[in-house]
Amino acid sequence: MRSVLFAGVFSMATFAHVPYSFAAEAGYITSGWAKASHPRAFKVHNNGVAYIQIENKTDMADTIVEVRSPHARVTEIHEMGTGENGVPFMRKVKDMTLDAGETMHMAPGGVHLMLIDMDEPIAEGDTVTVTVSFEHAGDQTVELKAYPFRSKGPEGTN
Ligand SMILES: [Cu+2]
Repeated sequence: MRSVLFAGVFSMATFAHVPYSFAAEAGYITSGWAKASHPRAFKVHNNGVAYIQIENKTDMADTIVEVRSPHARVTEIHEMGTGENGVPFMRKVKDMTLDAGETMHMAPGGVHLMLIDMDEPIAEGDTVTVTVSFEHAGDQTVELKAYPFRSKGPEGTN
């Protein structure tokens, strides 16, 4: 995974003062982190999970048209919850439009980025690159640090 990352689009040196590896270059994405894979679970489903906060800082609505990561075949925005029957569910988020000033908040147990069909599990300390394409704002790429599997992530982002 690391070899892919160092060929990425961002120089991390610019962001060395940031307490965790987060490329603040991307205008709407204000924070984020990835979760290290559980080694046994990864053998069953080679998926990963990451969380970002997306804030539409403009005065007009913008829509997420695509999310992608070089580490996964497909990346989707999912939501988890509990249905009326008490059965937990996970599904793709349908409403991908952020109104002016609106924030899409991601956290464990709720909305998340699902990295589907990864070549390698995410290890603690890895950097996970994610690009969100907006209809108006275009591509915004961030590099997310991976926290331990049981972590709730860096303070203030969950
Ligand atoms: Cu999911």
